[in-house]
Amino acid sequence: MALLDILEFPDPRLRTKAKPVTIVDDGIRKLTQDMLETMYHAPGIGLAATQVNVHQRVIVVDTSEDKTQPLVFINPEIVPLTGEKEYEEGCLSVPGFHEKVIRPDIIRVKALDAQGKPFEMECSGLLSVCLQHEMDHLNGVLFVDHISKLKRDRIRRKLEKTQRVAAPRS
Ligand code: K1U
Ligand code: ZN
Repeated sequence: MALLDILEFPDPRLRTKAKPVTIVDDGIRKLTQDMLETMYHAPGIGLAATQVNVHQRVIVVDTSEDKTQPLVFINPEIVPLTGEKEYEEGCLSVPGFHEKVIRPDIIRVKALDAQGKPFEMECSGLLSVCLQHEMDHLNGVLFVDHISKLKRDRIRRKLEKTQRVAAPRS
């Protein structure tokens, strides 16, 4: 397994719309294993392939307390069902910032698993929030797009400054 580099806002590659996976093969399974390792190491509760600069529709999630329930979603499709929920979201691509976002509470998700087998599940709470956040990544959307431009621009300026200090131009 390997740790992958996570792209950070405002990197334009985070705006790429991911393409559907055509065949779930060993290459895709290796990607899901590397993404899970990267997510646990970060640490985080979810990761989309877009965040590691792979533009295929692959998500990994583990919202369990003891981090023993990894879930893989390939070519996920989400249908919002009922309710609305506000949750303070974070993002491994927007390190150090959290903002409240309102999303549908209960959703139905259809996807392929790591063996290429279709499955469906209904979810609510943190798993629902996390899956919707990861689905946004696959469409080139970040949680900062759900907040005001004023707050988003402030976050962008602060991260650009941090990135300049970490990697100064020669
Ligand atoms: O997509 C990502 O950047 C991962 C992100 C997922 C997420 C978190 C909260 C709400 C919606 C989506 C994260 O995992 S941020 C880190 C985080 O939430 C966390 C880290 C350690 C322990 C528990 C949570
Ligand atoms: Zn994120």
